[in-house]
Formats: sequence, structure tokens, C-alpha cells
Amino acid sequence: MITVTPEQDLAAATQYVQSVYESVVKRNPHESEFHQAIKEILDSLVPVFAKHPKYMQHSILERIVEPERVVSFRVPWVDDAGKVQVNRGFRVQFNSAIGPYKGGLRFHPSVNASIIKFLGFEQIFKNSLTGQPIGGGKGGSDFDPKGKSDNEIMRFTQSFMTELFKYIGPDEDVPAGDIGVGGREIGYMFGQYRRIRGGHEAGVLTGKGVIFGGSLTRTEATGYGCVYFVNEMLKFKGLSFEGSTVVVSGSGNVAIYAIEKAHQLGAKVVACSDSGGYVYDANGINLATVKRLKEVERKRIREYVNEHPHAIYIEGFEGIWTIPCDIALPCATQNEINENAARILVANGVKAIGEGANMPSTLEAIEVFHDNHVLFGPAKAANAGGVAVSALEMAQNSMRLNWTFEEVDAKLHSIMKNIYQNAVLAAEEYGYSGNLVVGANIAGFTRVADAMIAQGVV
Ligand code: NDP
Ligand code: 2IT
Repeated sequence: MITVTPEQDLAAATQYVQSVYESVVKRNPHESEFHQAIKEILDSLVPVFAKHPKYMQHSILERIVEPERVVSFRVPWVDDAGKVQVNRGFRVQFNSAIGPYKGGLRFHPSVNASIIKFLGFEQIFKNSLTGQPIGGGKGGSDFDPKGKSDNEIMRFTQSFMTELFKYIGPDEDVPAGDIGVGGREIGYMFGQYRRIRGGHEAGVLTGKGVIFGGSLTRTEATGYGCVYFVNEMLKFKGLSFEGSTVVVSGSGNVAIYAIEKAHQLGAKVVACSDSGGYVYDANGINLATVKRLKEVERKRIREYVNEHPHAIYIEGFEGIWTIPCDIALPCATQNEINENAARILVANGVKAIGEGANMPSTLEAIEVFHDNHVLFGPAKAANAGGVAVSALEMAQNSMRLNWTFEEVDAKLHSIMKNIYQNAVLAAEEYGYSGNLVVGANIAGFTRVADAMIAQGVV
């Protein structure tokens, strides 16, 4: 009888993962963000394949890296000057093994197939981690909302939905917000969907206004959830937010509510940013000012110093990571912390990182954090609170009732604790104790993979 040693299992799994990665790169050339997201997950799954060859036998990886459907479409609209503008819209429906496709829409000039695919791929595992019945998807457009009038935003979103509505529905695919898409945009898209469909299908979008089916706490969920997650990591080491210095990048939806919760837990957040630059306020960021500037007036963060002259504004957002802090919460965009920024954070004594944004740290930066024993909460786990409460919004819509802010917040808190526990346990089970990247990827993957096996080759 031929016996297979654990080393041989590991070698076979490593080879399998490498060959799938190479074929993804070959079939999806020039999609660097997508390759990066695939590499991070695949590398951490090697021990799973070594221990459970059934996933290789069922070709789960080959299937999971290929989206179930990709839609790309023209979005024509007329600007305020009467000129016709054309943008490109996307929806990537990545995996529906455990529920309808679920994930945000991003409006940003950088949006392309690679970015939507990386986000959609990550979403599969994040959504699985929440324990809710939601599959993975993502969409968006290269439309730039900056400087557009309210009417232009409405015309664009209506045109976008006029095409997107064919592919979505409360049981098919449920979009929500992401960069450049908040309550206003969701409201206009919901209005257009309702008009075309001729029915009030509240569960088709999440992040809606509370008066037409939105969930209380959805606005706060990603930022609050990220801080709840980091709090679990800190507690494990006998640390806390109380009295700590925090740096948060971004000043959008995720950043604002991460700052709010960090302040509530007794921390001092000394900096935040937008794509133009960052503000440093040694007294602690005045959140009321940031909320008004960003949520109401839609202005630039540099305006903060006009109202708080003791604070300073520095052009260029990358420099924010040179500010000494105990806890860093990247809440702006992908790859905003590179290896060099990670080294500076470590040299300045950072103790914990919580990824509010999607894939904000490069693979090299993550390695620096792990090598230096910095507590690291990866995006899929740390920012899953937003989509988790989106699933709670879907549940409320199906039941035609509304939970209170406190009820939803309590559910969010317990979901974030569970995600932390599951990531810790999965990491331990596979011999990577304390590595939450590996733990989150494995815990998220196995649930989807088992559902795929149970449902046959589809
Ligand atoms: P917002 O549009 O509300 O805010 C984004 C913030 O990040 C803004 O301050 C923006 O500055 C800044 N930013 C965006 N792109 C860049 C860039 N290329 N370089 C530098 N700064 C940039 O988006 P959200 O807060 O919703 O999203 C932030 C991150 O969190 C994203 O990675 C998103 O995918 C992720 N996320 C969001 C969730 C949600 O529920 N909204 C859930 C989970 C993750 P400016 O205004 O100047 O562009
Ligand atoms: O990245 C994300 O998880 C989101 N942008 C939120 C998705 C959602 O469906 O609420």
C-alpha cells in the first residue's frame, strides 16, 4: 500500500494552488488587483487542501475563481450643459452558493474590470464569514461623482439602473453602496428600479433611507463593526481603545463611523483624510465638523482647518501613516498602505491595524505587520459589519418590519465577535495561531466550498 505523508499532502496542495493561480493570471491578464486578491486567499488555503483533498477533487478552486456572470454595459447620460456623457457600468455576480449575490456598487473614475472582480471575489468570503445567507457580487462604474450636480447624479444613477435592473432582484442580486455610492444614490436607484418594475420590492437594494425600508444602523455598520472587531483583537492582548491614539484614513461613510465608535470607546482619533490630503488635529478630530463637511456640504477635508485653526492640513493622503499611533484604521481604498508605510507604522509603535477599507494593505505590508507581531484585522473580517447589516436589512424587508437601532447594533456586535472567534479558531485548527488573514480566509472558504459540493457541478 502506498502511504501519503503530510509533507506530500502539503506539496500536492501547494502545487494545486499554484497552478490555479497561474491559470487565473493567464486568463485574466492585466488585472493586478484581481490577481492580488486571489493570491492572498489561495496561499492561505494550502493547509485546507492538504487536510481535505475533497476540495481539490471537486475542483472547487477552479470554479470559485471564475465569476458565475459578468455584465458590462454602456451608461449614457446628459450633463447639465446638455452634453451626452458615456460611462461604463459593471456587475460581477461571483458566487451564489449560499445566497443571492450581495455586494456594493462603486462609482469612482478608477473602476475597471480588475477592481470590480477583486471586490466581488473578496465579497464571497466576507459574506460567508457573516454567517448570513448571502452570496458574493460587486458592481459599479467609472463615473466620477465629484463636482457633479444633484441632477447629474440623478440622471446618471437612473441610466445606470435602467440597465442594471435586468440582472438584480431581492432573490437574485442585491446591490448596496461602496465608494461614491451612499444614501442619496441608493435612493435614486431604488426609485428608478421601482418605476421600471412597477412594484415595491424593498429587498432589491440595501442602504436605503429608513423611511422606505432601510435598516437603522446600516449607515454606521461598517465603521462600528470594524472598531468592534479591533476591540476583540485588543482584548485578547489585554489592550483597549481607552486612552489610545488612533489614525483613520478616509473621511467617507466607513471612516466617519469608525471615528465615532473609537471616540465612544475612549480613544483619540488624531487624523483623517480624503484623496487630496489629510488633517492632523492633536486635540482629537471634531467629528461634527467632518460629518457636516462630508455628509451635508460634500466639501474637501482641507476645509476642516478653517474651523479648527490649531489643526494642520497636509497635501497628499499617503503621509497620514507617518503620524505615530497605537491603532491604524485604513478606511479609504485599496493598497493605501504599502510596505514602506507599514514599516513606518511599526517603527512608530503601532499595536493594531483594522482594515475598514477593502484590501487597503498590500501583501508586502501585511507581511511586515505579521513579522512584527502587530495585531492585524483583515478586511474580509474587519469590515464585514456593513454587509452583515445589509443582510439584516433584507431580513427586515422580507418580514415587513423594522428593528430598533439598539436591536440591530446588538446583532452587529455579536456578528463581529463571532467572525473574530471563527477566524481565531480556524487559524488555530490549521496551525496558524493568531494569523487572522489565514483564519478568516479558511472560515469563509469552507462554508461556501461545502455548499458548492452539496449542490453538485453547477
Ligand atoms: P466613501 O465614498 O464614503 O468614502 C471614501 C473615502 O476614501 C473618501 O474620503 C475618499 O476621498 C477616500 N478615497 C476614495 N478613493 C481614494 C483613493 N483612490 N485615494 C485616496 N483616497 C480615496 O466610501 P466608503 O467609506 O463607503 O468606502 C471606503 C472603503 O471601505 C472602500 O474600500 C470600500 O470598498 C470599503 N467598504 C465600504 C463599505 C460600506 O458599507 N460603505 C463596507 C465594507 C467596505 P475623496 O472623497 O477625496 O475621493
Ligand atoms: O464592501 C462591502 O462589503 C460593501 N461595500 C457593502 C456591501 C453591502 O452589500 O452592504
